Amino acid sequence: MNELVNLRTEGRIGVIEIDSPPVNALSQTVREGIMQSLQSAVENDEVEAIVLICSGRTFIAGADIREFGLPPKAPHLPEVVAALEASPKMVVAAIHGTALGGGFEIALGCHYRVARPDARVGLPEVKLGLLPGAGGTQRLPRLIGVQAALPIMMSGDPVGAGKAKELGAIDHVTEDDLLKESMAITERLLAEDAPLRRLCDIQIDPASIPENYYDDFRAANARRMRGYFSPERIISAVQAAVEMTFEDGMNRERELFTECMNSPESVALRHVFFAERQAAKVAGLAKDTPLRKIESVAMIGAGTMGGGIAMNFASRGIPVYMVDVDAAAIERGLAVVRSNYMRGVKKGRMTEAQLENLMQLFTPTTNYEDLADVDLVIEAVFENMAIKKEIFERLDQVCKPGAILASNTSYLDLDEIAQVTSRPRDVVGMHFFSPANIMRLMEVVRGAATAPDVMSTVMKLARQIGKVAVVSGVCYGFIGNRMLEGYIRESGLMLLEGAKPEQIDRVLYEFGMPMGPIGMGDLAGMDIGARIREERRRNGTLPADERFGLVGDKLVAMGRCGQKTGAGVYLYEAGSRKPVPDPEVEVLIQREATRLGIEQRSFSDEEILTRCIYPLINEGAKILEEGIAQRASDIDLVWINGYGFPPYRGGPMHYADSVGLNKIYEQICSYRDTLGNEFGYWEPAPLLERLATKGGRFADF
Ligand code: T1G
Repeated sequence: MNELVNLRTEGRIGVIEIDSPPVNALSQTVREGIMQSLQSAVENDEVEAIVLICSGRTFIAGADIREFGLPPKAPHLPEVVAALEASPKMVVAAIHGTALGGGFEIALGCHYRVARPDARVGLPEVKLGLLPGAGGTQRLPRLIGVQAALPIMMSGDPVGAGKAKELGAIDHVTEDDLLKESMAITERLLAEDAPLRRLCDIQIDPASIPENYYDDFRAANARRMRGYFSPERIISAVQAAVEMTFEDGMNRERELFTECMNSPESVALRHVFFAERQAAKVAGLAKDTPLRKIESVAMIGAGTMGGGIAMNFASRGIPVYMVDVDAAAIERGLAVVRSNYMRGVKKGRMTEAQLENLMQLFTPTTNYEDLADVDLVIEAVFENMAIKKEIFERLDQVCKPGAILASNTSYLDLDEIAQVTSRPRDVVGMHFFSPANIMRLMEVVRGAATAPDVMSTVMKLARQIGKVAVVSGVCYGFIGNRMLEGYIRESGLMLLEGAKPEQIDRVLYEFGMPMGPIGMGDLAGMDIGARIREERRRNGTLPADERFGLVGDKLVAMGRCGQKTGAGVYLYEAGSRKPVPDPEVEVLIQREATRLGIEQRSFSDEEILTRCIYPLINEGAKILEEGIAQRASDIDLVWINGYGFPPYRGGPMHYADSVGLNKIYEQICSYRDTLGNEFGYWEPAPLLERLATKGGRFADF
């Protein structure tokens, strides 16, 4: 017993209760408390069985991640689980909320498991670059079979109590009071003289594993496993559960777990875990800042973006007005929404009836007067300041006081938009990423006048609709798109200097990006980039560098906008997304290079990688120093959740810290000196220079 774990007896049942908010994580104190309570219960003659339960919002949500990387302290988690399992008295786990990782492993050490219907169990260690390290890889396959257990460990996603019962991982699901019902079940088991089921005693029959099962599993999960360190080790640990004794399997699990724990991938993924929790904390915003009610939304612009954004709200039961210039445009938008939902029906994620109910939540209108009573309006029209200002002026006239007016602008000055209204306090940026119903990132742009309760409301709403919300100050392109410029610029310049598009894309793909910058341009449509450059040429914000976006502009002028026109930098056969290098483009690039006097050369993979990634880091340093981003880890979340930066590298700023800022600074200086710095492309950010020279890290800024 200690301050976090107590034991009390209720009749002949000993109740071990853990009370360690917020999620009863298995800190050293909790582990010690469980061991002490168990020993006392076992030694107490009045106690014939034990129920292990947690107070607060959830059962144990895993090992205490904050202790990772610190010298491990006894009792170690595998010992605690083994002690529960070896207990001469029955131990029943009573589960509510989420039994995750070490928490589920604790439950697997118990002889029986009872759960509330809305409870979930899982082994999410893979999301932290780890594997279940307290017997999960050995006990779960023994309980539910390898073919049911391995996918649970590989996805890391929780399983509902109903499904877990079907699989045999949970014995009883109860709607009633969890403790009372768990004690009643324990009484029944005692009365029936039920056995103490110890999973360590079970031996899996190797013949039960289909031939080539592991290779087939690898092939089926190749995309999910790409670049990650721990998945292959999870498979090895599960194989050990089949091929070794329990004890040897546990030792093998420990070896593999330690390898994962010390891997840079796990350090990066643990960084991302806490980064997501940190991002929700907004500087200057008190925890108890009031929230505005959001029960209705209006979407200005029913295009692809508008439809995707609106789905986020409708899917949570919030009705949405769909507004556009005419009924036909709205109809087209709603048709896209319906086809997106239909994909869910086809995948069995919803029924046709549910789809029809969702479509009822969309109300088409071309009349702004209908928006008089909505709580939140989101504008997602073409990226043009004049059009956006006109819309916000109209919204200012019709919307009720207290309505939040949000813009999905991905580049433009939110303060300039807010200034056309009489209520800039109610104006905020909600920058979604395409496809908006899928991409997890939302940049929440805080304007100079945006009110605290607007910020707190939008941050909470973002979480409610399943988004990772990251606060950005106002600047051109906010965090993500501002950093994107250098990444795209350099890939375009290297084309002119002789790098092959397929080499550039291969290097970034192997680095872990879902696709390289050239292929991404073709997918997104190069006409979008060309239009933005044209707009910037007009307002004088584009570098006076003829090479900047030249290849893209030339191809777009030839009608080659990318996949949507069957040709961009690459060729695409009808119905195929497979990029095919096109000699015609190579000739075009050579011609432009000759015209500009650029001598073409071959490129090393290293140069391609650093010329694409280092501008990200350099711009990130400027964004951090300017206070556009609150912290370096926010920048990491933007690039991981908005641009596909590999999570197992922790995002560009964490990656920079892992490479060493001095090395990056020196390389940037070298590019400044070799590639020239006429347009300031390779001017090191002052923060980077300062941290590099004193051996600092972005993480500490
Ligand atoms: N350790 C330490 N702190 C934790 C924690 C954990 N396992 N889980 C959550 N927190 C903190 C979190 O940082 C936040 O703090 C607060 O709790 C609320 O969390 C041997 C090695 C349980 C589903 O991966 O998925 O066991 O910001 O905001 O949205 O095999 O937290 O308020 O200061 O996320 O309601 C495996 C991780 C560990 C589960 C709740 N377990 N947690 O979500 O709240 S590895 C996990 C979650 C392991 C063993 C291995 C979620 C949640 P703060 P929150 P939430």
